[in-house]
Order: sequence, then C-alpha cells, then structure tokens
Amino acid sequence: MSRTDRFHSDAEVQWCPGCPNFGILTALKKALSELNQSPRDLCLVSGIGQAAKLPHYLACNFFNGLHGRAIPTALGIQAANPQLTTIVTTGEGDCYGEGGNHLLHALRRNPDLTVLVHNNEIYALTKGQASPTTPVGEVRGLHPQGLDLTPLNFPAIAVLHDAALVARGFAADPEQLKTLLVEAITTPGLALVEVIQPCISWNPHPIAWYRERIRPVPADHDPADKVAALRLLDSPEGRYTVGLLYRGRPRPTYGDRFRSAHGRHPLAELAPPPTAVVDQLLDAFKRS
Ligand SMILES: Cc1ncc(C[n+]2csc(CCOP(=O)(O)OP(=O)(O)O)c2C)c(N)n1
Ligand code: SF4
Repeated sequence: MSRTDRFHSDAEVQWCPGCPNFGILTALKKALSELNQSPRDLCLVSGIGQAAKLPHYLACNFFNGLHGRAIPTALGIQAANPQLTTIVTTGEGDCYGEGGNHLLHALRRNPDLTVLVHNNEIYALTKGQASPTTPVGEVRGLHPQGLDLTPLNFPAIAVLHDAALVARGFAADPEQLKTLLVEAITTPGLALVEVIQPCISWNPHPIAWYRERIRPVPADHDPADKVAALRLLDSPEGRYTVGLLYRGRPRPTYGDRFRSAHGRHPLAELAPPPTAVVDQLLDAFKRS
C-alpha cells in the first residue's frame, strides 16, 4: 500500500467530473503522506457545501456538521484531544459567510487548526448564488444585473489579527498547494489556507480565466512583514496572488493558554470514569 493509498475511501465522489476540488483532495492527500500522518490521528471537520464534502472522500476520522459551524466543532475537538491533527475543510460560503463570526473569534483564540477554504466565489451546492467573495459587478444566480456588494477579504483580516500563517493556493496547481498545506499543518496555531477553486458548473469563468489572473507572491516578499502582506492583499492583483502570504509571530495557542490557566488536562488524556459512574449519570439523565 502506498502512503497516499492509506487515505483511500470507497465513498462515491459526488463532485462534477473535472471539478478542481479533485486537485485540492489530491494536494491534501499528498501533504498528509509527506508528513507521514496516520489516518487514526487525523480529524477533518466540515460544514455544508461542495467543499464540505471533502472529508467523505478521505479515510480518517471526520465530523460533517451544520452549515457554517465547522470551526467551533474543530476547536472543541482540538481542545479535547490536542494529539489529533485537526483540519477544517470548508467553502468560502460556509466559512466566510454563515461561519464568518466563528472565524473572526477563532483568530482571537488561535486554536491549533488548519482552515482550508475552497474559494469558488459562488455558492455551488445551492446552484450559483453570489458568495462573500464574489467580486463587485459579477453576475450570479440571484444578481442578474451584477452584484453590488463589497467582497470580504478574510486573508487580509487574518493577517491583521496575526494568524499563525496565511497562504493562498490554486486548485489547478496541486503541487504548490501541497507545499503550502505541509507548512500550514506543521505550524502551531491557526493557519488559513485559501484555495482559488473555479466551479466549472456555476461560475461564469472557466479555469483558464483564473489561470490568466493567478500571480505568484513577489520573489522579494517577506512573509514576516505584516504591512507588506496587507498591501499585497489589498491591491487589485492581490485577489489571485498565490503563495505564502504571511507568517505571524509565534504566540500561545488556545489549548496552551487554557491548560496553563486552568491546570487542566485534555479529555483524551484523562482515565475513563468507572462504568458505574457513567450508568448512574445516564439513569439520572433518563429520569430528568
Ligand atoms: C443554516 C443553513 N443556511 C443555508 C444553507 C444552504 N446552503 C447549503 S450549502 C450553502 C453554500 C455553500 O457555499 P460554499 O460554502 O462556498 O461551498 P460550495 O458549495 O461553493 O463548495 C448554503 C447557503 C444550509 N444548508 N444551512
Ligand atoms: S458544482 Fe461546481 S464546485 Fe460543485 S462539484 Fe460541480 S464544479 Fe465542483
């Protein structure tokens, strides 16, 4: 069995043939294999959407929850068992729209999570409505005259709030994405990896349109330079700039702070309570 095969899942893939989401799945499998990650110690967490289906297609622990709620679930999983590599796989609708508030507050808490956002500038699962990253003027399902809302720039917000790492990849370049994911997964704290993922069924722009606009991070860009990262992300070409954008200064993770402040051990390190105690609790619960 090759190292990528150990993540093989027999689930039938529900994505459209040729969807760039396949490139993201390949890149993630390759990154996990390069890190010699065991499926047993990996947990993927997602909400709802095409992107959020990714955990179904990889053999490991996973939690597929409510739309927009992947981050608080992942935060709980990480706090209970910090030995797990916990990765959120989500769409920009799931993560920046419905779940935007959770991402904002996760940036404050700095949990040890990798947040992998498939950004297709559209709500694909629900058939083509505008999303929080749809550019002004673009036509989408419910906006035939063109969208008149300003897109959200979460990578810039993440830089401003000192995320441990902020990077962007392109789904049609799985090799570069794999390298960024290896960096993100091995960085303690919250790492945001946004992926430009054209939706070939609902987005009006084909993959080639995106490929023409993809720009590498300038060779002289210093990821430790916060102002340079913000300037880059706030520029017209910043929307499709790919590479390592920012590396925040090291700061304690949510788990580190919680354990040192309260002297508590994560749930996974505690001995299980005697069966009699659990039975008593269950009886009390049934009677209540
Ligand atoms: C609470 C709630 N609100 C709305 C929906 C409908 N809904 C499901 S997926 C989705 C958007 C998905 O967009 P995105 O996260 O970008 O993923 P994509 O399908 O584009 O990969 C929406 C609005 C829902 N399932 N639950
Ligand atoms: S609808 Fe779009 S994002 Fe969803 S599987 Fe098809 S091409 Fe991919």
